Amino acid sequence: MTIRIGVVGTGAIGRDHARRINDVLTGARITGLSDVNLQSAKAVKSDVAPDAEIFAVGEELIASDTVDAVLVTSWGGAHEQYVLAAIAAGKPCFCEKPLATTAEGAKRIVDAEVAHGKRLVQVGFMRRYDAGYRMLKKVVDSEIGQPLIVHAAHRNPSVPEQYVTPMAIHDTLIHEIDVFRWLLDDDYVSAQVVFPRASSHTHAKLKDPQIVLLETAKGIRIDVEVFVNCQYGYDIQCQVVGEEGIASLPEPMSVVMRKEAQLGQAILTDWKDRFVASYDVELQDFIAAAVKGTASGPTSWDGYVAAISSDACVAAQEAPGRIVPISLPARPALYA
Ligand code: NAI
Ligand code: ISE
Repeated sequence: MTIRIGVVGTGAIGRDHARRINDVLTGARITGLSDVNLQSAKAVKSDVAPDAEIFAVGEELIASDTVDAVLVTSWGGAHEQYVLAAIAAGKPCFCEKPLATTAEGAKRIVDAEVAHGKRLVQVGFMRRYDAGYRMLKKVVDSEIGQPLIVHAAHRNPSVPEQYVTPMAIHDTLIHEIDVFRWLLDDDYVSAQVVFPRASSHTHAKLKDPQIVLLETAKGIRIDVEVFVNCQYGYDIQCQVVGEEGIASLPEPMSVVMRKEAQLGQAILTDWKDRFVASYDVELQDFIAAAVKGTASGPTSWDGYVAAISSDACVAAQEAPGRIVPISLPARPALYA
């Protein structure tokens, strides 16, 4: 069976996901495209999805009987309305992170899915599908004793002009927020942010770099450096200190070269390349579940918890050094 997928939001990642569904993955075709920028949808149709119909309004795409499942890849602030429309239509929906830009918005999605009674939503936390993180989790679960500390870094070479301080949390750190819950099988109880000396490559509305300190319910301490104008590359680091050993996220595979008296390895510069394989695996997983009329992988609950945790980190940014508590409501049985 081939499921018919509609994409709402045809910018960088919407285009890339449409390409992978049509050209790389099996079991699905892109039949609908929608974007507030019509030219963007038209360009994606002509470049990667020639059979797709273009819809002027996202909700019309979601309601169409030529669309069985939906990908929401619009800007974060325009996720909630489309995910709620997909749930109302009873259609499986893959939503890029963040599930919603506020915890209240994510909660509305959880409530709607719980009322529907069956999972329909997968959140695009692709690191859970990354081969390196999966290897790391296996080692953390079985080889190094209880995890005690995590040292991590999320570095982008640069970010667009409109990227401002809270986006370091909602847009960037949110990947760590989710993946460490999964890696450590734990939840956060507090967050703190401290700002070191600012890079000269940043601007007035973006404090960069920042250090986020998280504490989990089991007492694990996590420090994450978020540095989004680091200049040199796209670099994701994670080291777990356990009571019997230390485990580090593998570096992406890269040829080691000796040339002109140098020994070196290239560092990637684009997030699209760093997690290219995991985007393929997460969307193939989405297709496999959507064929059965449901969803698997990261849940709306994970998206909601990430939103609550992110909000606490943003509150911590606003009061540097202050420890902001994080408390979670009870988890509905649907997400047990
Ligand atoms: P982008 O700016 O390239 O594309 C977003 C598109 O959404 C634009 O074409 C815009 O016109 C469209 N849009 C905005 N409001 C809309 C609305 N109300 N209805 C329909 N379309 C609308 O942004 P990008 O980088 O593609 O990011 C999109 C989403 O994907 C964001 O939520 C971002 O956080 C997430 N993302 C996830 C990544 C990952 O590693 N999982 C990587 C990059 C982005
Ligand atoms: C972007 O939206 C992503 O999701 C990337 O993975 C992240 O590294 C970047 O900082 C975000 O802006």
